[in-house]
Amino acid sequence: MRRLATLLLILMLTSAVHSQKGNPTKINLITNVINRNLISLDGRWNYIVDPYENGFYDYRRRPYDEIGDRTGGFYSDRKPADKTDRVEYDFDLSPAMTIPGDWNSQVNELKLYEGSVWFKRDFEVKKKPGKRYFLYFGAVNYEAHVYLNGKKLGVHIGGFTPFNFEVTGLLNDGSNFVVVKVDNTRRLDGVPTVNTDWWNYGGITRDVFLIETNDTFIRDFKLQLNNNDPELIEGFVQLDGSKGEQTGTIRIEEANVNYNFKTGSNGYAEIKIRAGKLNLWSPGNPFLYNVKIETETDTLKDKIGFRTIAVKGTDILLNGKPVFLRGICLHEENPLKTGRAYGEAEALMLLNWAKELNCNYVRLAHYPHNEYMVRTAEKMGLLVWEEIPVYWTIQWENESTFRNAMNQLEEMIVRDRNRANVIIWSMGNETPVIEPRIRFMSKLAERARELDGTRLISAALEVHRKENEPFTYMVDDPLGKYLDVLSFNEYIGWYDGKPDKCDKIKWEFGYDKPVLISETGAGALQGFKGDSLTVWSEEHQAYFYGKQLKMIGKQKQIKGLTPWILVDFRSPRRPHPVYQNFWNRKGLVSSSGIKKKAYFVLKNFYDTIEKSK
Ligand code: GCB
Repeated sequence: MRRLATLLLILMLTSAVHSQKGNPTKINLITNVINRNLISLDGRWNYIVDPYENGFYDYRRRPYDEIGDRTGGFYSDRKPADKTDRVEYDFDLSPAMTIPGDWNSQVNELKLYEGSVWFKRDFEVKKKPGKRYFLYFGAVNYEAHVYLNGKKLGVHIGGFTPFNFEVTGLLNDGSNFVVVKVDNTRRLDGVPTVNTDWWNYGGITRDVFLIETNDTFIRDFKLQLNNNDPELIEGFVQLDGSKGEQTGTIRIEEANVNYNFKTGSNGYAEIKIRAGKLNLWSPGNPFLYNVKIETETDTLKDKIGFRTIAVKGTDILLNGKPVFLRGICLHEENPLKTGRAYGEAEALMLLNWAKELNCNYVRLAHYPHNEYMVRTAEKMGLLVWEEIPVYWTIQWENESTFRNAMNQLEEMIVRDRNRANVIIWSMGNETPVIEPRIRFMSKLAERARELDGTRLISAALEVHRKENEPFTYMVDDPLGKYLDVLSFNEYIGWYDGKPDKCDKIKWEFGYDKPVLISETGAGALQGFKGDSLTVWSEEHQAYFYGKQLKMIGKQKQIKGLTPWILVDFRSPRRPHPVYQNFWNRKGLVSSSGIKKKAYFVLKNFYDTIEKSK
């Protein structure tokens, strides 16, 4: 018996090591989901609000799903067996809301709610023999416990990244039901932590799909240009299933590529394609190739752009040429419905405002936005900065907080590492300069490079004043050593003095690297008139932008900016009853979609920059 156990252990260890060796970047996520065989579970889901977690714990606070008690736990969706049977909940008689969608914007009483809500949806499947099935969630904020037909599939933590569970064995041919307990309670040890300047929208905020695959399928792949050689496409194909060893082909029709490969027993193949001269993706030419990967058991398509991105001295080079990033920050929020933005139409609405501003770049703050946002930006020719919510002050020394941040980083990168427009991975925003945080964030940066060495790494840092020189500002955060691009937030003229302070500022950057201003901004209530010194007036915001842009335009090491922010957004930190009303008013577009005066000041600056470069 002991020998058998040892043998099993050795087998388990060797197979783990084996697959690791093949693909160090493999994580349990199915990518390129929108191009797969899907059954959408979007639509109306019944819900039960459960502030005391009554459907999860018994009165001794034991989780029902751990003690195996199916009578109390809502996960089992129990119905009374007969009239003598007491059941104190009923999903089917409970109200329903639309998924994807946050609960705060759909149910008035839940506008400020933070806690647990249970969701249930019935669905039918015609199960096909030999197929595998995966339940996929684009994102659930913040903690999700997922059950299929009364069995627990697992837990996912982190509100902005996708996850999936294999359900092949649990899925019925015919009727099924899925139950999700969603909890958006803010936590001190969370990522982000309890304190953020945005609304904590709870719920199943992105698509839910049942993915149908063949027994062995293409789980993930990466095809990107080598940054030093614009004719070489590199990456990998990763199969999942019992038939690891296969032959396959990658076809890129418009590039005349027909590339054969072989996967090993672990399903992994390294790819190196001599593609010749390609039609390179850029903001002016957002060209995407039709890519088709075929193996003996699967075919997968995607549209992929090819471009190089690199840093040389203090320049950012896109396809070998210096680029100036004319950007703007965005939250994933639609002001017109006052809720989480979702899907292509809402992405188009937001990103069009950025295009009209003459942007070639957006910073998707402060967490990974939905995949439609990234893909829509890619089609529109907008470069992208993506970020994980390592925001302000999280628990730098807590190992589980670190694992949580790492998991969110991995899920973000693995989802989007084939997108040509994504050029920067950000490790976080405005974090304190202390040793444990440097350890924490430099480890994230190291992992980001391992998962995707083809993009630039950055983080939104802070500035500080040089001692005894009140107008000299420095960016010399030791984290800068681990970053390709130095980025920082500054609010000179808003949180720091009056706008004309900008006239006096000198900059010192501690690194010979390109510099980006990841944030600057001032609040204004659209329609409120005043002179240039009246805070909250559109005139003041426009004046502030004028002063800022003059200062920024003079500094040669600055290679781009993303002012804060494209659109007014909801925030519990902004209670002023006249000017804010729980909106952060730093938008260049108002909460009703009207462009403020400052919008045109920035547009003018970007028009001039574009002409001069
Ligand atoms: C910042 C934060 C951003 C806030 C912004 C503000 O520095 O990074 O999340 O919303 O300032 O408006 O104060």
